[in-house]
Amino acid sequence: MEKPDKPRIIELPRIYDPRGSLTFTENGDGRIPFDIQRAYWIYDVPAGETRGGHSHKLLHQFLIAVNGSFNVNVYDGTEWTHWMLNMPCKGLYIPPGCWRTLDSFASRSVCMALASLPYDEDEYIRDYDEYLRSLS
Ligand code: T46
Repeated sequence: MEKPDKPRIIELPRIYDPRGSLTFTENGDGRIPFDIQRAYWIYDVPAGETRGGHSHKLLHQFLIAVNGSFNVNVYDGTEWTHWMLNMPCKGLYIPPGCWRTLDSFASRSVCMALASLPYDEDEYIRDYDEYLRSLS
């Protein structure tokens, strides 16, 4: 049986230049392990607020701190892992079936998310007990 995928940090190219740095990704470049169908970004998060608090049945995601820093807490059905994102050229890949929360947003932080599917509320599990039941 195929081993389920794990959350992990993926590094993207960084083009250094006297004018500043540039990072990019595109479908099929072999770095992000899904085709990107949607991007959204989270910003102006008040101090002390938490985002997320749900799992996705099918969605693959890649989260990047394009500015500032924040923490991502992920439960993959086996263990919790905690990640601090603070680099625009490194992001966190989260496979389907993981519960996630985002907290400790520094002022002016921006979380950009790349997603494998269009937005579909039916694809979310927002109740933690229901999520735990979905694992068995
Ligand atoms: C995730 C974390 C990291 C849309 O209409 N379209 C969209 O593409 C998205 C992402 C959200 N929305 C609507 C749905 C809600 O009415 O925006 C509102 C806020 O969404 P939500 O409460 O899900 O936001 P977060 O920050 O808790 O979660 C989001 C993503 O939904 C989720 O996939 O993993 O960011």
